Amino acid sequence: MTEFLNFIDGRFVPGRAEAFANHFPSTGEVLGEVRAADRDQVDEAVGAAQRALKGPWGRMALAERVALLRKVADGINARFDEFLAAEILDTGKPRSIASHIDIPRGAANFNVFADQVMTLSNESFEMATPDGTGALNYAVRGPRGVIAVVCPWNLPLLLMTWKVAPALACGNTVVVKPSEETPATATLLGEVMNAAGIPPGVYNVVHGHGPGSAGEFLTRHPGVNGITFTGETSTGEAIMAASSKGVRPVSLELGGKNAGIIFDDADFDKTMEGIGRACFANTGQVCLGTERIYVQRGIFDRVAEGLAAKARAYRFGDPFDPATTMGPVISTEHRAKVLSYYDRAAKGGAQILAGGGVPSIQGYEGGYWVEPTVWTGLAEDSPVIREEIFGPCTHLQPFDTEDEAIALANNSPYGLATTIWTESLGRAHRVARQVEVGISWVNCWFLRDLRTPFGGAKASGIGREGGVHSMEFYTELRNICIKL
Ligand code: NAD
Ligand code: 6OD
Repeated sequence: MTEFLNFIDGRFVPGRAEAFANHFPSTGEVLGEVRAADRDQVDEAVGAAQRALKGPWGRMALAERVALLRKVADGINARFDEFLAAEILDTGKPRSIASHIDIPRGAANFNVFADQVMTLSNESFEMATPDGTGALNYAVRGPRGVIAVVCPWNLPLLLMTWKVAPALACGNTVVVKPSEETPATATLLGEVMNAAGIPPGVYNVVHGHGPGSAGEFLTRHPGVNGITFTGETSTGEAIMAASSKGVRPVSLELGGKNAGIIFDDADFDKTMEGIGRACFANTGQVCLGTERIYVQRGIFDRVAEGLAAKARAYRFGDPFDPATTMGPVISTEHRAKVLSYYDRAAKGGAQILAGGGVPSIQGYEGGYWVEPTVWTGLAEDSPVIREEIFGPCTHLQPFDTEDEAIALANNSPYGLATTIWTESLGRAHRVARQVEVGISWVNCWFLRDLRTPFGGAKASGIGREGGVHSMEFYTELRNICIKL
């Protein structure tokens, strides 16, 4: 049985709050125990992070800090198979996904933000003064201080390091609260941090749940100078309220109900390949995933058949087997939520083109499996089309005109991402400019350049991270005015 300990001030420590079980989603077996931190231990972690800011980390030259971050990236790569196994056992996701996306991105995040911080420049303004001598204004950046990093379970290492790497690159220290469902890779990263020579207290991990537990203790802690959060919109609201005490900056990457728009001039095969991944990759547990698709009427039946065939082609089973292409969802609670929408869709009169139930997989009966599912025929105000399900499912709806497609895509409280499928560059640009989201992909999905702005509009978040935008969030900008 694996024990997941907290990592505070460079040491692994058992939690003093009630421990809880860690399940393997593919079978439901209990494989580990999470030793959750109590309020005092969260306080110790924040204290360690505050001291580290005043210690060698705070005094370290940028080039040395960057060299350490590159060692962290190397450390992840050197222990690639351990990270891979840890992520797979926590999530049940297939090896083919974790080895191509989660773990490589964990390492890449450190290298990319090491590069980014080295090329950061600041503005300066010369000004006239009445006495004619003039003055020079220039901006300098410093770390904000202790950053609370609160993470979800769907891409645990990728999303955690997406925030930890730029925070550390900018000279901050962090206290991470991983999801209660996925404690493993954040804990393992503590070993890599020590081996790389990151000073104690710079990277801390506290385990636990949200309300009344480590998540709330951390985000309400007055010693935290900024909060970065990825997760559900309703949790983001609670965290935003917590951040208002002390007027602390907050970055929120929240939920989505992303639309795909397929025009009749799209390259059919490429579209089916891309939209299939957008709907079903990671068992649909990707905030950027496509849960509603609008298809130009002339190609509707062909797309519906093509997508249903994609859904039926997934193979379930042992996540370590390279032939497995779809894992379970994360937990029994999440499966119940996803299946409640399957039920609502069926009762609401949806035509079920593929899936709609629970697969039966020999040897994996206790796992949290659901079938990839494609519906059509629901009204646009159905909860299945309005609410984020976060499962491997999508609804298809025909449209006639470009304006109609844009209006349908925008008819959502969320505004995270969209995918647009067309061979017309002009149309792609026109539509992308009008869809109210933070990220539009044209003829692709989840193609990531980490220098680009990443984040959501409307209820999908506040702020942008990525490239210089991360640098903005993780630094405090100060202006210095020198009278010459
Ligand atoms: P969640 O909001 O339930 O939990 C996320 C984290 O917040 C967990 O660590 C949890 O313990 C903690 N938490 C919960 N309540 C808290 C509170 N009151 N105070 C402090 N911490 C609290 O999200 P989840 O179920 O883990 O993840 C799935 C959600 O994340 C989906 O909505 C998905 O769209 C979203 N997501 C968004 C992005 C993005 O970039 N926009 C990326 C990935 C996931
Ligand atoms: O690629 C990223 O940097 C990122 N933040 C992805 C988010 C995926 C959501 O599930």
